[in-house]
Amino acid sequence: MPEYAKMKKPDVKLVILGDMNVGKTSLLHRYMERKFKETISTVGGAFFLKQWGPYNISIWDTAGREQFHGLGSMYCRGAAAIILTYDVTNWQSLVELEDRFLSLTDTANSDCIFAVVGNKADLTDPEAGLKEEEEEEEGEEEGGEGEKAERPARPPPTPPSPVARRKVHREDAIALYGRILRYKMLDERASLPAEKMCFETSAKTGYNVDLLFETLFDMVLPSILKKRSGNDSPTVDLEECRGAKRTKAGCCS
Ligand SMILES: Nc1nc2c(ncn2[C@@H]2O[C@H](COP(=O)(O)OP(=O)(O)OP(=O)(O)O)[C@@H](O)[C@H]2O)c(=O)[nH]1
Ligand SMILES: [Mg+2]
Repeated sequence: MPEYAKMKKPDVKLVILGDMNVGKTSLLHRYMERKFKETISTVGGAFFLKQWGPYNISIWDTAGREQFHGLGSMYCRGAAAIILTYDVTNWQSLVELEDRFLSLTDTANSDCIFAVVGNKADLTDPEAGLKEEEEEEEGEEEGGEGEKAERPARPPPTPPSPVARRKVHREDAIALYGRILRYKMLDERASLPAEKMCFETSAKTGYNVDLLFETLFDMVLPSILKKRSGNDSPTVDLEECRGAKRTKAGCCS
């Protein structure tokens, strides 16, 4: 069978936006490949496919560099969820979300879900700095060959730099979320609450990364069912939603 014929058709689209260097690609690598690795600045965009129960979710990584700005609204077309990403140590990266990226989301679905995500929390928050490094170490030990057992124990991870490096506080992100809802002319009381939709993550340690993606996957299921039923009725089969099984399976970029 030719390669293209094996491609699964995505049921729904999720897009990651944000300034260059905030860690969009790293977040996706962390989630899809379970590791933090060197990245190069994204050119254009890249597409990953995630199987979530019986559904296929396409996740689009976009380039934050100004020169690719024009492509942003094309990537957002028909999106059911958009992750607006900033760097907690860089105030300007939050400002850019409102000034440069929010208008790109005009092409998304009218019921698009927004998450505001502060990445690089390992640099500011001791808990985020340690979390999954420990798990990785355990993983290495489990899969290890005999000689690995003789390695001297690694020194404990270096504590993160002082919290003073933090330039964006959670309240700033929550305030931005409120302004996004107003921009979209959505009623704050009828929308998903800011506390639930503002995350702090670390692609480096994995802190809150699964939580971010999997919360959004669950939230877009009604959108898939609506699309499949081919009408715009907000009625959703909750039984079908609940039946969705979580898989960690693959990507195609
Ligand atoms: N400490 C820390 N560094 C990170 C984290 N995420 C990404 N980085 C680093 O930040 C730099 C940029 O990461 P990318 O994932 O390439 O950023 P991007 O948003 O995709 O950038 P563009 O593709 O240019 O838009 C790299 O040096 C990463 O190693 C994180 O959670 N913590
Ligand atoms: Mg990138």
